[in-house]
Amino acid sequence: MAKDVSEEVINNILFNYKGTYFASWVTSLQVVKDLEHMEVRESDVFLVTYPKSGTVWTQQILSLIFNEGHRNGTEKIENVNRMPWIEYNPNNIDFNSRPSPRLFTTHLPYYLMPRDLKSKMPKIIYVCRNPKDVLVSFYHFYKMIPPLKEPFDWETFFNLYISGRVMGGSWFDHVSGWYTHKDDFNILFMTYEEMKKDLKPAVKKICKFVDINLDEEAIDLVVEKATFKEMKQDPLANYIFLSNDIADKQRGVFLRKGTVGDWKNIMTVAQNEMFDKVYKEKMGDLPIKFLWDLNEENTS
Ligand code: PPS
Repeated sequence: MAKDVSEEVINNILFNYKGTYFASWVTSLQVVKDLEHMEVRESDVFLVTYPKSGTVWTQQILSLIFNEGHRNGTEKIENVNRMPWIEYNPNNIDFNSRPSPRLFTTHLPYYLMPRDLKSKMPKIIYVCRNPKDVLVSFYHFYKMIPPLKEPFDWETFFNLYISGRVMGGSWFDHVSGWYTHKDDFNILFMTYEEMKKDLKPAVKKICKFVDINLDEEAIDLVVEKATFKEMKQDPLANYIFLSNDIADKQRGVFLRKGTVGDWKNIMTVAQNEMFDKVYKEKMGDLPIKFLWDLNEENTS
């Protein structure tokens, strides 16, 4: 039976700003508010995702595309430092002193992004993943949250996610918000599933969007170093370096399974039906197609 999670438990780990929840053990309300005035450059590249949608994967791809020293292994810089999160910046990286082109990562909804985005029009890569796999990945991630002493059971987490009372807010609002406002930004939409199906064309698409010409050999290197297997053992990419105050690594890993369709192993038939109903209500008219299983090719 799902537990009725009190607002107090949620408020213990998250704070709400304008309808979106943030991890209060890693950032503060002031940091999030100040982002409205962040100085933006035309040459910036922002990777935007809802949590658990392939962020660290795309961070690795972009870091490899932009940095030869990352591709050939001569530079040992962790991806979180190459592409810092703007709203989660516990090491206080000074964004203004960074040379262009700067790469950033964020889980922000479109309406909380820096105001100058609309005038400077930097490049935005928005990666989304089918929301059932996001849910499962998120459920496991929540076990790693340090201030959450007792992890949520599956049913409880299912209900929290469906109602958007999780870090990052509602998946439905995040994806539909970015999608319906896409014309206000310079944006490339990618899906986790297309990357999973065939990574090389996905890498080429990203290269084209960010205007970086890599030869075939370099592209192959990016693809090789961005596979799940390679990343899992790459300490610059696998987030093992995070301190236990941010994610308790005794209780889980960032690179868990890296598959499409894992939701089938945990969602009940009733939960799946309920999910489909909510999905239809909230995403109804949007022409976004998701792959729910790599073998089935069934999209909706
Ligand atoms: S976070 O915490 O929001 O930054 O998480 P995020 O990186 O967005 O998502 C984590 C999931 O992405 C999977 N992942 C990958 N899948 C395939 N290939 C590669 N290379 C890869 N790297 C990360 C990771 O395993 C998480 O998914 P699950 O389903 O939990 O395995």
